Amino acid sequence: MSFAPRVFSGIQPSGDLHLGNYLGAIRRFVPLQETHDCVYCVVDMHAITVWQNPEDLARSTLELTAAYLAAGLDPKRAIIFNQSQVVEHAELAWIFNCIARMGWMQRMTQWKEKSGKNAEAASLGLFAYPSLMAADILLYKATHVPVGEDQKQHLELTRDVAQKFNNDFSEWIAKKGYGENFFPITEPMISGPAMRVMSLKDGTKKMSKSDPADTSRILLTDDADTIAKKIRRATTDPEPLPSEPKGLAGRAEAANLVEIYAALAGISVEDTLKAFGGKGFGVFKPALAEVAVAEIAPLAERMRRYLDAPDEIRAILADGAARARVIAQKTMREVRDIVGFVG
Ligand code: AQP
Repeated sequence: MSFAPRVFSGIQPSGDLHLGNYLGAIRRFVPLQETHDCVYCVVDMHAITVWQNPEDLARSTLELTAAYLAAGLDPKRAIIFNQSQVVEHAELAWIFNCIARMGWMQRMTQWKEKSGKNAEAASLGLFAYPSLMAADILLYKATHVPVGEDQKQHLELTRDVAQKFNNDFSEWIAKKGYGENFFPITEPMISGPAMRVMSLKDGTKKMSKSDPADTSRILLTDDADTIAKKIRRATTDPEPLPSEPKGLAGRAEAANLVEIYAALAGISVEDTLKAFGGKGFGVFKPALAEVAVAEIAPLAERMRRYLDAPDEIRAILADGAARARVIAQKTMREVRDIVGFVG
């Protein structure tokens, strides 16, 4: 069975958005509106897998939606909504909890990192997070998911869940006339520079909302001075930049800044090094700050304007949820029928 191309992606409203979220995800969502049917979600149910202060969660939900709009997502073309308004996400996630295996979840790097040394005290929701993510994607039978490199493993699990559902219920899927495969085997879209933006303080750690060090990340709401200051203070080594990518081997912090520059300037890493090879960070960092400010300052200004009208943001989310529900309810009617739920 062939599936109509559809893009789904989501971001957690779990804190202030940073350059990694922007380059790895949000910015890449925009051009896909031209070529695909797009569904973009604010995944608030994922956010509560770790404790969220309720006021902060509500504020972050509006801010993330404002970032989507400020980056250029068009709520008339793409479906933009927050996950908790479409209850079918939770319902399909439960069915997937019964499809996925404990061993699959235990192998997830994000589970290991976030549960840390005290896994016993982590929430059950955090453990089952990838199952809810599979439900988010497959509820819309999405064929493509643009995400950063860190989500690759979860995407593979989504493919495993779809495959196992299709196999476990193959007889009923065929008998009830739903074709050969009910769920698509979704393709990740992970390519280009800065698919894994690293911390400005430690080139071995990814830039993350939950890093306790503010100076480790550039926020989408940072002003020009703050951006320049964070880049100036970014950890680097004393060597000048090499003229070719192979010279970045073993220089994680330098490689990270070069990738960020390339992504922001819209050129390759090779061309970035052709321009800056042999130059020190005293020259490179101000140039990086300039491209970062040029991209982020206008975005932050547009975000502020959207946030001045929170009721409009709420209306956009409500409209998106109504449109998402139409697709989600159809999928769930069929899933219930396949699984054998009466009603
Ligand atoms: N450092 C990163 N580089 C590139 N892409 C990134 N993404 C996140 N960090 C980077 C991408 O942003 C999207 C949304 O991520 P998320 O909010 O669902 O959760 P996350 O990946 O766990 O992001 P954070 O910022 O690190 O949050 P916390 O600290 O709460 O875990 C995804 O497409 C992700 O790949």
